[in-house]
Amino acid sequence: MKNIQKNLLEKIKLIRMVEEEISNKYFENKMRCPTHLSIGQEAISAGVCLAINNNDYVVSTHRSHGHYLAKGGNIKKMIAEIYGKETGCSNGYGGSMHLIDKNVNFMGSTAIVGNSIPVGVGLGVAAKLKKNKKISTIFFGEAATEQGVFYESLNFAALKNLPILFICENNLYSVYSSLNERQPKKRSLKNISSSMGVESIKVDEINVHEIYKITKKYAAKVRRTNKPVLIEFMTYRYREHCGPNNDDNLRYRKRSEINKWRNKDPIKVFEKFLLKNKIVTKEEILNIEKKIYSNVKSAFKYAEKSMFPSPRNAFKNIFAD
Ligand SMILES: Cc1ncc(C[n+]2csc(CCOP(=O)(O)OP(=O)(O)O)c2C)c(N)n1
Repeated sequence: MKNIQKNLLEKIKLIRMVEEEISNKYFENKMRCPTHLSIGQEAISAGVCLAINNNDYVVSTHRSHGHYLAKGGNIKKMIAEIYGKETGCSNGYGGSMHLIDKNVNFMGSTAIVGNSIPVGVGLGVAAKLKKNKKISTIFFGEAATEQGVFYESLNFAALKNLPILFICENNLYSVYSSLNERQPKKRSLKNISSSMGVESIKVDEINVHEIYKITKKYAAKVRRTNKPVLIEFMTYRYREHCGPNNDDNLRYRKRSEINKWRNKDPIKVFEKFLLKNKIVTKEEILNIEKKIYSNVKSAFKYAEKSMFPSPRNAFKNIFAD
């Protein structure tokens, strides 16, 4: 148990420290793709990805760094990708929103909201046909549940009894639009899912270990029954929708709301929990930070030193005219 908790702490810290460094260095103008930071949402990436198996599939969204790193993605390859270099996980062609790394069964992220949901469903079909006992985990934001493709995908997954874990990260906003500007008051994702026969739960939990335990339970159920489950996690992003800055000055989010979520920062909450229960010491936390810091620094050096892809290869891996 202790090891799991330490791994979870390392993962949430890794995601936070990598993204803070992206934010610090973004102004150098060497990372030229848009970046959507998941600072504030790390507990879901870590809790979910550590609860599933290494060979399970994951697909993700425009806000994908946390999912990629938590799934075991290589930090050097991710940073090189954001720098547009050939050593990146997508050979420098994709950038932050198009990470793919089949070595860790991270099967892709896309910029089009909702677009990776049917891809994840397809992976569920593949797992079922191959009887390989893998499950497909699909990350998406709550705005993707306003897209038609979400309903088609959920319906198909239910109809065909597919081993899929739908993970909705509800951070309350689609860019600047709050939930109450986009959805009727009584709309419930849980009810929508259950009306299609998909078991669903809503989780308002910030402790990454609890998120891990909940996911573990439902992932096992999906694997055992070959039926999809949907988990909606409530969360909050701290930075602007897209980019390295804070945008609290724009006032589309109430100060009281920001403070409420800042007070339950997943990293602070988990560190406090681990210290209180004597699972880690302050010194161990410092050592974890030192190790991550050095890995982050060398990933950025690696990315900066790497070459841009050759224009000669620009038309490789293109499947449509
Ligand atoms: C089909 C489509 N519509 C609109 C956009 C523009 N867009 C990019 S991200 C985003 C918000 C998505 O919100 P959500 O899915 O909740 O994820 P979050 O950004 O909150 O993590 C929008 C509207 C897009 N990329 N694709």
